[in-house]
Amino acid sequence: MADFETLKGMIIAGDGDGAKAQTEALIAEGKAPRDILDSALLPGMEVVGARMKSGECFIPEVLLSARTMQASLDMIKPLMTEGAGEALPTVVIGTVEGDMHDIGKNLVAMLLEGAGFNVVNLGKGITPAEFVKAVEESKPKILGMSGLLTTTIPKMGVTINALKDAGLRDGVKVICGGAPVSDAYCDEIGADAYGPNAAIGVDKCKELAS
Ligand code: B1M
Repeated sequence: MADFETLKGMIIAGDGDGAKAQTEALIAEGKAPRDILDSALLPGMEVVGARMKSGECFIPEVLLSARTMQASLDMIKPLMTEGAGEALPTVVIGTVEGDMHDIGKNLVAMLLEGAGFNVVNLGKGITPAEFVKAVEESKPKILGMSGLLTTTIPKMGVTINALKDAGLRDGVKVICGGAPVSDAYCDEIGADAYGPNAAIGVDKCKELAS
């Protein structure tokens, strides 16, 4: 018989094949997808996030767990949308114009999905106009921008100003992250929060969405 604790352990260990089989078995036993999410996938990723914050595990392990969680999430997602489940808060996320670095951004996106957000991942090299269009279309609670180059992160401020010009800034919270970004930089450009790493970024998004 499948159980939530075993699946949670598999998420933490990054055991992709085991987690898929366990998720399949839980679905076959009639467990509600939301319970699989709340009782196994999210608690598993919470443990991984906490270990990342305390330095007990590193990016490769986090990516493995995030991919394992993503595969299980992909299995339960269609079942969740079929049901009467509550709407998840949306986050639009992308790497800024001129910047091709997307490993950290994708990690944040995966952990956000694991934390129960509906994530619209725009990809990399996203212009301010593209961010504005995505905010108009998806009406997210949060816009997340990632940038790894000192030459490209000024686009974050440009995007925030473009949101203001489009009359959209008051309706969306903005979080920025990436190695050259800092709390002080986020204050300077008028962002609402700074994500120094993926785990803290997710915690900040939870605060911004509440
Ligand atoms: Co580039 N690169 N790179 N690079 N690259 C850096 C960033 C650099 C620091 C290397 C160096 O010189 N020491 C340097 C930037 C210097 C600077 O501007 N200060 C640099 C450079 C110069 C360049 C090129 C210009 C090199 C060249 O062509 N001459 C070029 C630029 C291309 C472009 O973007 N237009 C370039 C290209 C590349 C590759 C394509 C080869 C590759 C990117 C592959 C890819 O992403 N698909 C690459 C890589 C891999 C790196 C390093 C080695 C690693 C970056 C990474 O993925 N880290 C990097 C050196 C380094 O950082 N040690 C470097 C792992 C990742 C998990 O961390 O992205 O910081 P990070 O994300 C973290 C946090 O920042 C945070 O959470 C993540 C997880 O904890 N976070 C957020 C990130 N976004 C967030 C958003 C949030 C919240 C948190 O909310 C929205």
